[in-house]
Amino acid sequence: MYLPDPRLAALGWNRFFSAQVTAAEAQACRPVRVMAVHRGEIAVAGAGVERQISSHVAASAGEEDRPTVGDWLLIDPDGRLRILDRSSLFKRRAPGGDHRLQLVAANVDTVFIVASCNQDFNVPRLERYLVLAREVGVRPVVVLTKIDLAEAPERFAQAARALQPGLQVELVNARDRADVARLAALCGPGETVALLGSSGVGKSTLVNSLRGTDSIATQAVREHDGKGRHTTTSREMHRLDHGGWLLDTPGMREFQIVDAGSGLAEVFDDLVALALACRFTNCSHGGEPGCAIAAALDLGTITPDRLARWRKLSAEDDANTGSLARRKARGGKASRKDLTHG
Ligand SMILES: Nc1nc2c(ncn2[C@@H]2O[C@H](COP(=O)(O)OP(=O)(O)OP(=O)(O)O)[C@@H](O)[C@H]2O)c(=O)[nH]1
Ligand SMILES: [Mg+2]
Ligand SMILES: [Zn+2]
Repeated sequence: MYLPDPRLAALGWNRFFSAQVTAAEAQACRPVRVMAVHRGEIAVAGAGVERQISSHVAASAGEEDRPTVGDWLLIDPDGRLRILDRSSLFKRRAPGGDHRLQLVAANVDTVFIVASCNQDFNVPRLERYLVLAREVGVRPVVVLTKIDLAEAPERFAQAARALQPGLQVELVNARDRADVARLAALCGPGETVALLGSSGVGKSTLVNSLRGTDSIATQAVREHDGKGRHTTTSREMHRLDHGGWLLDTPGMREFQIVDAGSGLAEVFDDLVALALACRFTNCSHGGEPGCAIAAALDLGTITPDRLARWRKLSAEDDANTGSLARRKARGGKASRKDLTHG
């Protein structure tokens, strides 16, 4: 059932979501979008609605059954929530030993993978975010900040571009409003851009500059290693003047991929193709005869570094996806009634 309302459209509502609403729900329920997630509370907004609701869900609810920032919810007259299917969902394995899944953001159109042109720049970490973006199926744009502090920023851009052919890479001074203005074109009316990246790279600074305000707190990085101080602690959507939405997130200390097989295959498609050409289908690329990976290494068409990164991420994905499946098998899925709010 289509609910045409410009106030909802401005929040990102479209046919993907309205198609999930039954005629009865369209009469009785209100759609709202999760604008921010704080501990135990979520802020939602809809047509003429703006409020905080408790995000407590039944303990039996699976991780993917909890509302996350960017989600569209239907609230019925009794206050029950239904999470609409997500057009995209960012998740990671939460830090710590219990292999929990953590939802990062939903219904995102574009992700800015933010890193800075300094000693904190790290190719494997960027590649990890790129795998995630490809897995989720959103457009990735690498935004490299602090060019005003770097000797040779183009060097960093080259390293980022080498991650995947055609990858869009932007070099900016995040504090310079005029310089970042071109990024606003990547976030049209009703669109959502999530900013991901380590603490201190300038995610909140970018949001402030794009909005022309200083409303979000930012904090200088540690001098000795350029690392941030985990200034942002909640995930929150911020509106741009022309109607786009920027989703600021806290820098993640550790971010492990899970369920990312297709993202890996996309970012490392050349290595996957080579591996298919090995003589043995179970080739470990460890010196077997007829190994196409070894041949490519000899020729110099692939580098040992990148091969090592592919193997490491693949092993990590296998391990996390396996432990997630075991966790899911132990716990139940939430029913719709479990998702009530107080
Ligand atoms: N000179 C310069 N400073 C920048 C730039 N981008 C960010 N900074 C500074 O870097 C520091 C960290 O920026 P934040 O925006 O707080 O970083 P963040 O990514 O939001 O960090 P968390 O919230 O901790 O995840 C602040 O002091 C910013 O002013 C840039 O392009 N140039
Ligand atoms: Mg921040
Ligand atoms: Zn091989």
